[in-house]
Amino acid sequence: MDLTLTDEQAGFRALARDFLDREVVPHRAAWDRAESVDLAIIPKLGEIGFFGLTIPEEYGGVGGDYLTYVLAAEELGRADSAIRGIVSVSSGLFGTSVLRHGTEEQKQRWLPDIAAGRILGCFGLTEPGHGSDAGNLRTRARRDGDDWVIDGSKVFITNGTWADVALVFARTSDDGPRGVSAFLVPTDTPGFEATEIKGKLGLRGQATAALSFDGVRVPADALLGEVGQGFKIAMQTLDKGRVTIAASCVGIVQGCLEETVAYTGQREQFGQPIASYQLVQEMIADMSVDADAARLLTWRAADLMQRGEPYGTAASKAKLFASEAAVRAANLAVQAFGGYGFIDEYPVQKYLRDARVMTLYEGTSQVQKLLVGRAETGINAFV
Ligand code: COS
Repeated sequence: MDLTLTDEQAGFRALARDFLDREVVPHRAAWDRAESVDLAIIPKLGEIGFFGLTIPEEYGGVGGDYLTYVLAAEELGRADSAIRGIVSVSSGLFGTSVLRHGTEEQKQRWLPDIAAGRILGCFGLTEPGHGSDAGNLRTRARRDGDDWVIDGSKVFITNGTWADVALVFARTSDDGPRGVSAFLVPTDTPGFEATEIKGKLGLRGQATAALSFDGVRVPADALLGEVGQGFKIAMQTLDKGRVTIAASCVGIVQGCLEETVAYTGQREQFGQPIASYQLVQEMIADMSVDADAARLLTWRAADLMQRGEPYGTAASKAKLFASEAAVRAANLAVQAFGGYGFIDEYPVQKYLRDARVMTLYEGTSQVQKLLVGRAETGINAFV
């Protein structure tokens, strides 16, 4: 694998950083306090191309390669993980599922608006009683004439109250993971309700919602893929999502490193900048090594994905390592900032709060370890 970025990749990364430093970084603390980003940022992100990076040009996207996508996710994670989540759930989890499994009509209907940031999508998999054990979800879809009627509930759904369309995973037969199907549900369909979950530790700028479905009726062409294929669609999409989370965690580590180097270089104690003390340099060195190691694991997974090779285990390793590294780095950054690290005038406490969910969602660290363990041993610890 060649680690040299092409001119296009380096150019997009520079464009992304410049845009985010101007349009997001100055506002992130206020958005975090307000528990909502200013939604006027969404079409601006669309114009730059963030929502269309892995959507082909024929569906209104930019059609970039996966490494460019992970570079964008890293820059978004460095700037504001709440914004990163809005983008990657809409274009990544929702958009990728439609791109890979949709009919031509479904792609034409949804992807151009998703790629432009004109509408948002969400991904309805997790339920109040089924998080890691996604294959046993309980939301039901039953056939009624030509329609499907959905009843049930979802929780922790990013973009839930803002989305125009939800990808909803529902049980169409009692056959474990093989009995799950996927449906594209416009959120203005009668019986669909989204309720925002307030008071989150991190990612406060993005809307996270509980969804409920009370006799939500959708036509036959709302089915994505085949009946019974829903769990595989979810798992395939999450493989890519885990690479995106890993990339955004690289951005958190990188952001913590940059902030810590800058702060400790000018903060003096005992007559010297604290960056001159060995114990502070140890913190900086640990963050720097974690940033490189997490980035290399992430790029390796993206490279496998780009070449069409199996990459699920590489995605799990990248997500596991990078998310744990993000928590470590943010914790160290708060320590290096001392009392100033504890208040929201400085960005490092937000990095810590945002990093904390990264080891939980899109598959906990424990799930990733068991996936890696299963790949190494051939023994399934989930049964
Ligand atoms: N890609 C394609 N197919 C996959 C797949 C993948 N990554 N992972 C599993 N499948 C398929 C399997 O091949 C199997 O197919 P068959 O029925 O044809 O044999 C089917 O799906 C069931 O697979 P498996 O037996 O592995 O299902 P499990 O219920 O054991 O899955 C884990 C267990 C824990 C791995 C899975 O439920 C998981 O990843 N949970 C975490 C969910 C998650 O990330 N939630 C966060 C949601 S977004 S915030």
